[in-house]
Parts: sequence; structure tokens; C-alpha cells
Amino acid sequence: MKRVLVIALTLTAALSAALFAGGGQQAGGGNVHAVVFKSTGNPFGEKLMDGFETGVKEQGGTVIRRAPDLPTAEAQIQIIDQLIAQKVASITISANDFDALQPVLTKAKNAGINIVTADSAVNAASRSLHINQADTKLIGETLVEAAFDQAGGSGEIAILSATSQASNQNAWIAVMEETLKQAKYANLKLVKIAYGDDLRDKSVSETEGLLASYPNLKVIVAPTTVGIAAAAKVITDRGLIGKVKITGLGLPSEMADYITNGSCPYMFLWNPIDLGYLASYAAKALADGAITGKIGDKFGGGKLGSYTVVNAADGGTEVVLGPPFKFEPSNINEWKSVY
Ligand code: RAM
Repeated sequence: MKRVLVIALTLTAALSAALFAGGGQQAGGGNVHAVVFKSTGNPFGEKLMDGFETGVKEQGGTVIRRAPDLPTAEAQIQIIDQLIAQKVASITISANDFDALQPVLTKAKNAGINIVTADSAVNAASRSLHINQADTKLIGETLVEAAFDQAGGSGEIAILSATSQASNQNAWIAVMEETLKQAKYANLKLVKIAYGDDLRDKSVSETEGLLASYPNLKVIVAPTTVGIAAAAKVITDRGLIGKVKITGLGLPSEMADYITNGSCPYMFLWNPIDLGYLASYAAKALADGAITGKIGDKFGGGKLGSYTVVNAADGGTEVVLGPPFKFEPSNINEWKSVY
């Protein structure tokens, strides 16, 4: 019975995703393309939107950049409603919730607006295509291996994430929890997942809370650029370099000092400018009706070359920018002025 239900749900999701992908045909508002990030004040989001803007301008279009003050679904719903009224051709969004945007995105689709997600996805039924920064499984596994290495193979580790609803962080954390079940990691203990909401002050206080509650903590893994910078600052300010190590996903420009001082021995990321740039080419191809976002669709990603749409782990479709890149003392200075 349960199996029948799962199959039925999967078919429903596939069908609605297929119907959704069809939205590309009716392209709405000329050549105006919107990009919506999770919240303001996040340098990663600014870089992503910079890349999107460059790509849209290269293709002769106009850009609307939006982000709410706080990283909530409600605030993004308001913004999307405004963009529907503005009759944009496409909306590219880094979503604050996997499911909650579905009604407003369906409304946008029915108005002929093409929906792309980049960085943080919505469910398959609510988008035509996701632009994934790197393979989800690879990111989660890479972070567990980094924690294992930096903890010396055993001991307590914690995760400092963004919001509890963030679909990208939640997907990576799900892989991390699964990976931690492997025999190799049996002596690593994940004691807590804390949420700094991609707000600097909250990420600082959550880090302080972890240190107070878990005096034997060896590693904090922060799969968010805001969280990792806040955590490394706390470790540095409190003179805990070497006792508690910080790793995760960080922007080189924000983390160079902490990689150099050893509070973060190494970390990973991808190029957020390229991520936004690639999304702009996907958005335009959808709006032009050149692709619909189905598996096997191919489109030119400008200076990044050509991309093919593949199956995403969440049942929808995606294109993957590339593998995560490791930043460490030997290369951080080359990258800190780039992004
Ligand atoms: C933060 C945001 C973003 C994420 C990066 C790694 O800037 O949460 O969505 O991809 O970290």
C-alpha cells in the first residue's frame, strides 16, 4: 500500500513538473528577467545577482534584482507577487523554502513567467529548472570528510546552518547525516545542528551557544558563507584557534584572514558569480522557448560553454555548475579579491 502511494506521489510530481516545464512556451514579459535572493546583506547573494545581471545584459535584456530583509518564504512571496504584476519574462530565485512558494510560483507560471531556481531549490512542481552549484551528494560527503580530517578521526562535531527551512542547506545536511552512518565515521558524533539564519549576529550567538553547551567540541561545519565567517570570528576572538576548528562553505573574500590564521584550516565553495551568470542563460533560453527544462535539453551558458539538463535528486531537473573547490592557505590569496 505504502509503495503504491509512493509511486502515485512520484507520478504526480513528475506530471506536474512536466506540465510546469511547458510554461516556457507562453513567454510573458519581453526581455526583463528578475533575480531574487534569500535575503539582503549577504555578499554571496550579491555576487550571484552580479553574475545574473552580467549574463542578462550580455543577452540584451534588463534585470530586476530583489531580496527581502529577512530570509523567509513569506517575504519572497510578496516579492514574487510584485514581479508577476510587473510581467517579467522570468524569475530566478534562491528559495527560502522548498514547498511554501508553490502557490505563488504556480500563479507566476500561469501568467507565462518562467521559473528557475539557483543555489536553493523549490520543489520540482514549482520550477522549470534548478541551477545547482555542485552535486548535492558530493557537497555533503566532502563536508563530512573535512570534519573527520579536522577532528583527527573522532570526537564531537556540530553543524551551524542557515535557516531551518533553507532547502540547499537541508539537502546537504541530509547527505551529511547519511554519510555519518558509514563505519569510517563511527567515532564522529554530531551533537547539534544550530541555525544562524544567515544573519551575522545570530550566527555569532549560535556559535557561542555551541561552545558553551559542548566544551569538547572539535569541529563546527558551517554550510553557509554567513555562518562560517561568524564562527571563525568567534573562534579567533576567543583565542580558541586549534582547539575548535571551523570548516564548511565560505567566500574567500570573507574567509582569507581566518584561513591564514588557522581558525579555518580549509573550506569549500564554487563561484557564485558564475552560478548567477549560468542561471541567466537558462532563464533566457526558457523565456525564448528554446528549452523547456526537460532532461536532455541543451543550452549555451555564454562564456561558460554548453550545458545539458539532467535529473535532480529531488525528482526535478537541473544543470550542475561544477565540482566544489577547496580553499586553503596555499591558494586563498589568489581568490580573495575574486569573490
Ligand atoms: C549562504 C547562503 C547560500 C549558500 C551559501 C553557501 O551565503 O545560505 O544560499 O549557498 O551560503
